[in-house]
Amino acid sequence: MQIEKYKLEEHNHSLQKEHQRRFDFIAAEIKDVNGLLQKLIDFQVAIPSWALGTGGTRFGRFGGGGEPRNLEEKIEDIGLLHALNKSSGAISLHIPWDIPENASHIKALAAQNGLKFDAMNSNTFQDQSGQELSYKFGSMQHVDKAVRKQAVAHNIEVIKYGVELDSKALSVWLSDGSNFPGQLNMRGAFERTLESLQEIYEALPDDWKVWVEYKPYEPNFYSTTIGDWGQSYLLSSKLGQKAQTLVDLGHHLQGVNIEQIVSLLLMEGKLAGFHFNDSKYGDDDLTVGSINPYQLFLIFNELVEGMDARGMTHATSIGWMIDASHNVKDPIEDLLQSVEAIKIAYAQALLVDTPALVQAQQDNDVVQAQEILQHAYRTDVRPLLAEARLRAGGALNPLTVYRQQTIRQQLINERGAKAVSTGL
Ligand code: RM4
Ligand code: MN
Ligand code: MN
Repeated sequence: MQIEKYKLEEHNHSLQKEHQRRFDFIAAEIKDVNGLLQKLIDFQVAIPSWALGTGGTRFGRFGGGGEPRNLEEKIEDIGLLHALNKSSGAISLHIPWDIPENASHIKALAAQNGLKFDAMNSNTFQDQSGQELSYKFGSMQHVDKAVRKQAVAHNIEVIKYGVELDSKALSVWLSDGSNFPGQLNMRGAFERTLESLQEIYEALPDDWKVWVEYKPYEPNFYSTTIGDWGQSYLLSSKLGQKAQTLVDLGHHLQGVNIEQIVSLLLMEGKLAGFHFNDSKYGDDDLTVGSINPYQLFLIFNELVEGMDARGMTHATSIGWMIDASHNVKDPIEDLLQSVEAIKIAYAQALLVDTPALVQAQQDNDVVQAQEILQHAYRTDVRPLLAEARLRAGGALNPLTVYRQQTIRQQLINERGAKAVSTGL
């Protein structure tokens, strides 16, 4: 389904007066408000094809009605999101969960919905039906060369799908590792993984990147072969310029300073991008900003400072993607919240008084440094986001429109109330 333009206009009109008052109040404090708004308009967050259905845990899944039954419907859902918030203009496909059987048709449908194709995600963490060899003991790290070859071939196939869709990156997350001490030789596992990735790297088109994602545990609980940013950085350095490290916010042990990792990867030109989500314990994949929005702000603070120092364009130099999925919310509402949280953190980071912060650091004025950061963090930037959406043709309040227009009910009418199964 599509949302009619006049409905958005009616909604915007009904909130316009109140919005203008709130916007004028904050705009008066900002030096180049139009420049800032343009950055917000340009900043797009890619939506993974697996986030449109209710996620599950290993204990079960409680699906909802009206969820997309195929790739076409997933694209339509993201198109809907994008029509509302004008900030979700890209989709990231997972192969083989969402194989684009007819690439030109899928491309045309995406274009109709204003969407581009972000990174392609490969999958060697599950066995697929009809697959010859099993990944039970790993894929690219496997002791059997034949299994490694199969994993490499899969990744090269994913690149081929991506080329047809004008994607420019392959995102690799491996579940490879070991569950028990002694199960594998760690150096051997690393070297075999490197060798496999090298073969994939050779197959990358010149204008492509390969993003190496790390994760400390799960489904392997003793060691993970690409377990942290150091191991990913080592691989991406050995591979070459087209390889970079991907940071999934949920893939760290508790207490790790993610903003510091981000800052250094950026300094080295090795930060591929993000899988945004939030977590309290581990890879919880919760709605972005739902648990620790201050950490998200601190990450964006490093990003904005680091990208500006290197003269990078915020919107396009790095891959911005959501990787969240869970049990209890309407997936579209959840994604609206996640995108909003990301852009709030970004807008707050844009408000940081950088010269004053540099001075405070120079003076070792710790109190002032904290004041500067928290002044930006405590600013209610939501009217700025709303204004950016308005100028881009979206809704002042996307969630309100989604609910008032009973969009989920319409999707249920169209697609049925029965939950469909997803890849996860
Ligand atoms: C992993 C990792 C990958 C994602 C899969 C579904 O934990 O975050 O990025 O593709 O989950
Ligand atoms: Mn991820
Ligand atoms: Mn994850």
